[in-house]
Amino acid sequence: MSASPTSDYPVQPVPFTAVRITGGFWQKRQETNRAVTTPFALKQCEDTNRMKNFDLAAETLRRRAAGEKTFQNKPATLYPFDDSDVFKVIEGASYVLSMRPDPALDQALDGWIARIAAAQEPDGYIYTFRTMHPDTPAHEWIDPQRWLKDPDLSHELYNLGHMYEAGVAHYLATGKRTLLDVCLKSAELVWHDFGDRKLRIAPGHQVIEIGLAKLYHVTGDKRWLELAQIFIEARGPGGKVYSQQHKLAVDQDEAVGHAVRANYMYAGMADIAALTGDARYVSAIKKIWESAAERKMYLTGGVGALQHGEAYGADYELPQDGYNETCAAIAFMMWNHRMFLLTGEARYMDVFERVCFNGFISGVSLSGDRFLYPNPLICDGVKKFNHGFEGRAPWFGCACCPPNVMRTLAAITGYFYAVRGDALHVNFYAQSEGEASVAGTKVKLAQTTDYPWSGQVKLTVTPEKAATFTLKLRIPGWAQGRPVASGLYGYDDATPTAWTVRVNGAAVPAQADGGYVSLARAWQAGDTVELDLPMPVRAVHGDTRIAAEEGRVAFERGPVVYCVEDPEKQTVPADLVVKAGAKVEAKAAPDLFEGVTILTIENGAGAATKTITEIPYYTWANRGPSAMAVWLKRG
Ligand code: FUB
Ligand code: ZN
Repeated sequence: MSASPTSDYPVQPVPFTAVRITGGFWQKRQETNRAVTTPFALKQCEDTNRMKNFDLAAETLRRRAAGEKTFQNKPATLYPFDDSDVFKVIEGASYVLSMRPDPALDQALDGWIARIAAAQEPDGYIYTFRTMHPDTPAHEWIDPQRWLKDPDLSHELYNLGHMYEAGVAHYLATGKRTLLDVCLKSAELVWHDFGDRKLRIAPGHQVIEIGLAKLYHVTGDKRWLELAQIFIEARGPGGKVYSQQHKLAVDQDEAVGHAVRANYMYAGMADIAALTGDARYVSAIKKIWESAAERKMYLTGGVGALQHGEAYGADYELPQDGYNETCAAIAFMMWNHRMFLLTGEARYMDVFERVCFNGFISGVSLSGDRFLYPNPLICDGVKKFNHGFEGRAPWFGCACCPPNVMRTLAAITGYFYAVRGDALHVNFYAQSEGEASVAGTKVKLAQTTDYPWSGQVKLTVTPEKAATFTLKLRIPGWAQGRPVASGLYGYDDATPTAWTVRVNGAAVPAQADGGYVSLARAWQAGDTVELDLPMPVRAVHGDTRIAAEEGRVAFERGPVVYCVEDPEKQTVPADLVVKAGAKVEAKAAPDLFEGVTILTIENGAGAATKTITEIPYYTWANRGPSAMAVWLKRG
């Protein structure tokens, strides 16, 4: 079962299953994700009763069917959206399975899926909090009638979105239809209830649009695409800004409200634009992206500055203790990647990379079993900023972030390459081996690199037979002297680096057009491309309209943003002063945090020298709760 939509993204990603990480930065992160985070998340869903909710719902169905007309169970967890954590874990575990057989994991998923299927009502409805407790709402967010409080907080459609993503992932990984059939039965009900447009519900938490687009992709059934459109078109005018219900989706032009909801919606709009060819969505999300990436994004790529409402703030409202939910970073990556797939423009992958190496990967500890929900740029190590924890936490009452990191890391290779016609985009540099199909020719791609600690990348290109196509290498904005395309952040010294490209040892003109160097040639097996992106340490300033960054400096090297951390909490890193002319150097620290590059900032000279050490932002809080700051004072 598969379908080729009549319209689709003009740029097609090379699937994550076609690319394998063979070493370096992402191997450590992905292997920890597979070996630690995945079993840990499965266990947490059991231990915290998220799976039990499905059993309780199934029990109610069973006993009522057997004649116990008043039997009902109370939910075993706090939130009606807890079902979604289970679905995200299944999605992530399915990606893990796609890359490597694991009979025990496969069997564990079969067991879970059987329990989920048992909790589905005969007409396809699935939502444990209602099914287990059908006579009266088990939670204040739930209306006595299905769906009616979804525009507020019931999360009925949100849960389904994550289930659809999981069902598709599981089907593609295993060929089994077990969860997919649960999804399709559910989608039939959603079609029955919403397909005639009589019930106009703007989902209170978006993501079903993305799930439906995936269902459409895998089945070819146009109803699922139509439903995605119906849900997007049901928004506005006149509803809540919090859930982006204030205007018609096509009339929205600013990133506002709850950041996870927002970014999932913008990603869903990109899907609809691609799958229907409706250009109104493209024009809306381009404007919204400019507001998010050019006026509301942290240096770490984090978005959603405000704790109140977990929301986007006003333009340039970027307090250092910004909220920056890990899920918002992930949804921002998803959205940026889709913007790239719509346009082929490198600036979206530049932002993707910034989020990925900083405000996303900070969300999980190096050990793989401790998490950050907010990702602020400052911390005193005392305040319980992390949903009740002053450091990283093993799980959360509202546990959306950990399984979201897990599913993203498991499929990270899907962001490396993309193809449009006879052009192969190389977007992401990582030690890996992969295969793409370009203009009908299969091409093997092998990258050797220590990125992001080094900007040297050797790419070996092996087409199955000699073939003419264009290899497009992304030259990141940071290598061209600008951290972001707008003036939101700038380098004190904005001199572009002297990056070079060599093909089979011969230099080619270093010219990036739209962020890519295009190498059009007849490629032969074993051709090599060497990219050298020098990585000077860059002092960064913020736009003068960012009050929190006034008189401050931050440092980055390549795509990695740095911070000062004091695990002893004896100092206030944000009070540290970097004097004008301070010597800043990068040093390899192979024994620290599984091998990173640190920065040393030398203030003064001789015996009076005071050295400040910086670590990559994503590694902070791995030594227990700590004081931390990204932005230091300028002296
Ligand atoms: O509402 C479900 C999830 O809980 C959201 O995506 C997170 O931001 C948290 O509020
Ligand atoms: Zn989250």
